[in-house]
Amino acid sequence: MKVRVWLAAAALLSAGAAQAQFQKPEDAVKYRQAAFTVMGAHFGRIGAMVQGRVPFDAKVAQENAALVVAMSKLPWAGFTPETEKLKSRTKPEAWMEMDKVRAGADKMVKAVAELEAATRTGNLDAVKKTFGDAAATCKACHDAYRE
Ligand code: ASC
Repeated sequence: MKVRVWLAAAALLSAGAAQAQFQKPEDAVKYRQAAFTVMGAHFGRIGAMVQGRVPFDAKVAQENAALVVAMSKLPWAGFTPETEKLKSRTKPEAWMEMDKVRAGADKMVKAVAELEAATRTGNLDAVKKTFGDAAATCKACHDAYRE
């Protein structure tokens, strides 16, 4: 069962452009954490506009959303089986349900693409709506799989 899930995950990953090879398992952990960190930073800059903490600038929102989209595809390659026992905030459940993690990741990737599309319309309401939807996909996985 576990092997089958890993094969499915590996097939999905190798199908995309976001491939990564790691010298050692610790590098895979660092890589996925770095991608999440950069994604969060740029998502947060859009969040500041959505919440009215900084003025809405569609061009700036779009630039940040494009980075979020690029980052969104990366972390998953870092969840290699070799990293399961390494220290991180990933809960044991994630390793037992990697197919669900992957499905949640796919939802997030789709949601941030919709956010990026909304930023290109320049419509703040559309940005607010898609930002909220995207944040919900982040939260779903954090609640289930992050310590
Ligand atoms: C963010 C960020 C997350 C998500 C999450 C949504 O801005 O860094 O991890 O939104 O908090 O609930």
